[in-house]
Amino acid sequence: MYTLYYSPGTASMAVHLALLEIGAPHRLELVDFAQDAQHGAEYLRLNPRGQVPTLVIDGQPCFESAALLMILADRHPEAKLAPSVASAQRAAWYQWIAFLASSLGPVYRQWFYPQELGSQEHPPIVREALRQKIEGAWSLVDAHLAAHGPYLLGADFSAADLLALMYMRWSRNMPRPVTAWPALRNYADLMRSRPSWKRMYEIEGLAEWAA
Ligand SMILES: N[C@@H](CCC(=O)N[C@@H](CS)C(=O)NCC(=O)O)C(=O)O
Repeated sequence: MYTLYYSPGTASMAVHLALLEIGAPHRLELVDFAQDAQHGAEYLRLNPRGQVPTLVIDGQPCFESAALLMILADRHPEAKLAPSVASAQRAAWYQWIAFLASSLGPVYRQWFYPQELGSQEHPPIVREALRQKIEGAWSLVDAHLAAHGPYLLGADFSAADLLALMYMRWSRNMPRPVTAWPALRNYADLMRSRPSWKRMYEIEGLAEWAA
């Protein structure tokens, strides 16, 4: 049994999707951002970053969405969220997870949390720089999918696609949402047709960008 500390539509989404894909028994604990619960003493004991997700695995709290996806994929090989260890596909799997987590994760964080860069709203020059970084990363993924899709690993769906799906959703109200790139548009549609996506939407009570 896992316990996922989550907030709807946030970085916990990819982990929630992985749990649903696996069919692993889990309990959801809402971290109420409206009450600033992520910074409460009780939650900080689980996750000193004061962020979601936190996944409690056999009593041990772990954080970072990309790491949690890799952990879950390894613990549930039957779900085929990761290629076999030491295969060429496994190397590509690490590459894409690391690329998404390092090239998009922190930049999205800066985009959505301007106060962490010192202002309530980004000055235009900062906003533009962040926009270019995010769009540059998506252009790279779009070109890769156009040549080698439909999934990041080609024919095989994996946990890397769940991470990409979460980040794709976050672009929906940005100057250039991912659906403006042709291969990304098809990829987003493919991913949004999965039963786990529809179930996660129901459970988290989401509506925007359903399909
Ligand atoms: N690198 C982390 C980022 C986690 C993160 O930034 N979570 C946000 C929601 S998307 C959060 O908890 N925000 C609340 C806060 O920082 O107060 C991950 O991927 O797990």
